Amino acid sequence: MTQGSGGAHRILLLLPLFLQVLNHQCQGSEERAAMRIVLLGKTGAGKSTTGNIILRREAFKSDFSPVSVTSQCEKQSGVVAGRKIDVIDTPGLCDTSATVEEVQSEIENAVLMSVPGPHVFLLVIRLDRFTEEERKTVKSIQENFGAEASNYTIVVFTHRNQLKTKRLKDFIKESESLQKLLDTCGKRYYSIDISDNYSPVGELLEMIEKMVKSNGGQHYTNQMYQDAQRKIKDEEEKKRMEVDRKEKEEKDKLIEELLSKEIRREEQDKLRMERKKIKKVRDGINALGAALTTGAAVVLGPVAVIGGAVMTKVVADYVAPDDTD
Ligand SMILES: Nc1nc2c(ncn2[C@@H]2O[C@H](COP(=O)(O)OP(=O)(O)OP(=O)(O)O)[C@@H](O)[C@H]2O)c(=O)[nH]1
Ligand SMILES: [Mg+2]
Repeated sequence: MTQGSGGAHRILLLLPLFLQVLNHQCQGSEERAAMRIVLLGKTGAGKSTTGNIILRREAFKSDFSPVSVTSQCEKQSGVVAGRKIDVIDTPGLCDTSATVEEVQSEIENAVLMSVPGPHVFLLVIRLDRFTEEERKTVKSIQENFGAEASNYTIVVFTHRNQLKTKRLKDFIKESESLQKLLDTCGKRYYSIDISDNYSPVGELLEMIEKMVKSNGGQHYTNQMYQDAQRKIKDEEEKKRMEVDRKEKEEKDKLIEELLSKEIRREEQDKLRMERKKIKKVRDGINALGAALTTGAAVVLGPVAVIGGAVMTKVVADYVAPDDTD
């Protein structure tokens, strides 16, 4: 996987123009054109083996290995049953060593190699447990090529001999996810085994021809790929905006909480101060009251005495006979 993401961007920029020119050149010659097959699937699923079975020769390197064997897209051609066939093998998704960007760049290479677009995607799945990882791989393929790609997809199950006496139909019936996947692909599926010794591929080619016919002879186009990629970017942008919005919402909430805490603290301080002031005034009043009560006795005492004496004198003067009379 040597293609860097910079190279991928350059390819992406030139791709529409390149495909337009090729599309134009290929118009009218579609009937004579080779059947373009792109192999997709998880690493180790048996993509290269499927390619070899179709081309009836060791066209692609295939190996029993703990690491990904095919690291770059590769195109091999041949004539099978009188029909020219181009097979594009791809590195597996969930590749053991490649980064998401590298795999993405290789997927773009696969589109480039199949110009003006593949007639069929063979989605290669190993007959085994259809686990979350398998589901994720399939989902990633579907997202990368868009919903329309399902009209151009046939599922190829490898390791058919694992079934032993079990019927493939019964195997599929056991997994709801598998059934759903096959429904999306118009219930088109085929099973192979390496021990088939490259023999029964005619049936698969017939299935492809039938599918191409039902698609009005059309192939998957670069426009569909570009639309799918735009959709992914839009989704990513939407997700990013949603994350930003949530982050901002949380930040705002935090600021609001801090602010209201601060305001509450200030209000409480103010209240405490007011209370202190009120207490001070009340204490002052109480002290004044007390002082007044004591002071009144002191002050009013002599006044009462004097007042009393004056009153006594006034009354005595009024009551007493006037000596002068
Ligand atoms: N018994 C059996 N073995 C198979 C079958 N298909 C593939 N294999 C084996 O599974 C291993 C992996 O197959 P490959 O064709 O290299 O798988 P791949 O999907 O191309 O793997 P990557 O290139 O790493 O993504 C090889 O050892 C194959 O011989 C099958 O139908 N039956
Ligand atoms: Mg391979």
